[in-house]
Amino acid sequence: MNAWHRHLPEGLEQSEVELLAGETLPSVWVRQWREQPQRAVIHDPESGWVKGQELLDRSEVVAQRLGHAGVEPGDRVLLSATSSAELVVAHVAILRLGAVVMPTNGAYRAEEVEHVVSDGRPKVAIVEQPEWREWIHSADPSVAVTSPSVELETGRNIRLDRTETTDPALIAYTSGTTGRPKGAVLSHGNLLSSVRGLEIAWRWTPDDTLILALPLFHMHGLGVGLHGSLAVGAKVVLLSEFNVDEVLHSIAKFDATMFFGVPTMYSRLLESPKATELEQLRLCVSGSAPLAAELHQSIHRVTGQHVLERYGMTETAMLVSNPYEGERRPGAVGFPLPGVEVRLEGDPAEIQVKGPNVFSGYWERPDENTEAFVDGWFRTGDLGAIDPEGYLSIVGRAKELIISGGFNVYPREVEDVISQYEPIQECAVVGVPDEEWGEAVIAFVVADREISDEEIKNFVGERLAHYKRPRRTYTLKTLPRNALGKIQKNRLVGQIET
Ligand code: MCA
Ligand code: AMP
Repeated sequence: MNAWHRHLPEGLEQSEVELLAGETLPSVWVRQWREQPQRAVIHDPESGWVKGQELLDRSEVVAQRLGHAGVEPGDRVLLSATSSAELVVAHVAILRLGAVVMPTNGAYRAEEVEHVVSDGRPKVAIVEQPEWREWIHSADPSVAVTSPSVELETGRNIRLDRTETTDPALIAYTSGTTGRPKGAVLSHGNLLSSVRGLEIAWRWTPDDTLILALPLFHMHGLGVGLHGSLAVGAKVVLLSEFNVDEVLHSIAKFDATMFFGVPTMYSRLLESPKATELEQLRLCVSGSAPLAAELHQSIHRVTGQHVLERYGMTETAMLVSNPYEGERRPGAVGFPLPGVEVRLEGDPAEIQVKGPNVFSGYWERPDENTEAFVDGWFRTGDLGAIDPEGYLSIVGRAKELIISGGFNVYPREVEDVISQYEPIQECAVVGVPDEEWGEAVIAFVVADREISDEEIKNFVGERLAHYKRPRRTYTLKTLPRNALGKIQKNRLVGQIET
């Protein structure tokens, strides 16, 4: 399915679209800032508006400090903090140095942090949580840990901005289809081509101002919201957390034109009596999880907005989007974005993709890389259908994944933790439909006594990020298994629906 011409504005031919032009993320950003040093780029509550010149200067200082600390091109730097201009400066600095950012979810607990550190072997970790220092050092005592202001010593004059399109920019941890989190290695070219495609498809221009309340440690907030705004030369207003009143207030205050969010954010915004503030936006985008058709319609009824739903993955950045012009179809994700090819393979039909945006593989995982691709096509693990007008819909998942409020939860990871709890003999974790979160994490356990929701929440919450805690736990005598001994999760879900 090579239907991306459907995203092009009138007068632009497919053959004229150039998504890469040998550039990198920082080469594009730095050029914009040099050309318009006095132009406001990022806003955060602490710094106010930060201009291009300041981003150039501050990122250079931080890059020199990291270089002095021994970070060389290709080395990894772990980065985890609440959204702020300071975090953006650190991100830009790492990339200008030619090093690779490992964006890491700030809700991670000790075992998750230790895994990422042992696997990715960063040279420096820039983190805001004091307790992470100990966790990082227990995995690797040689990592230099510093705060988001990167108060490291400076020294020799290191040359910046020498990175190439094919060089890695990010290692983003995701569990892919199975197993422990692995690092998806995304190059500058992967990330830049994706935002170039969005720039065209969403008619993103320097006149836009985006309200960004998504965290900057996952693809949606970082790879779409931040990278896109910086590449286009548009403005971005960073909110340190998602708060309904703050988002709605910021739209008017900053004369914003765009908002990007996950479905849970839209359902919360809609509950506000001030939801009509969304009316003034040029574009509202939803992604990371399915946007229910009813929610799509309710948002339109209340605010007049036809939310544009799109589909992406950590491994591929953005893949498919509803059109800017033309029908934004509820329940569908739309057409492949510029440069992206999509095909459906097998029965049930798996969505497979190709394009300059698709990563080259997982960090140091040759076996899993062989499984992840078939004839050069990346297997998404999502199941799809294409309707007669060419709209793609995601109809299910071949992979075991729960998406709760836009965050991914891998049942296996939660099961491994629950199994460590002494009273538990065996367990299974499933996702069930949930109005607020899209899907909710539910645990089934076998034990000699009744296990309470709170017990499991606390046990898991001490070991894994808060959003991975099961909302409810059911104690059973046995788990249903098929003839091969595999737990029948669909039968478990059936038990709680009745
Ligand atoms: C918070 N809680 C959650 C979640 N978030 N539980 C399940 N799932 C969640 N996602 C818990 C809190 O621990 C708390 O538990 C209770 O819910 C209420 O917390 P609250 O303060 O209301 O939540 P919040 O801090 O406002 O967070 C809700 C949120 C957040 C803003 C929707 O989950 C969020 O930022 N989601 C976006 C995730 C994201 O960026 N995904 C993009 C991945 P208790 O009451 O017990 O203390 S990138 C991706 O998927 C691909 C590439 C793509 O296509 O984009
Ligand atoms: P992640 O591993 O965080 O990159 O999550 C990627 C997964 O999120 C995809 O494989 C899909 O299952 C899901 N996803 C992203 N966008 C959408 C969407 N608009 N509708 C349904 N699922 C989505």
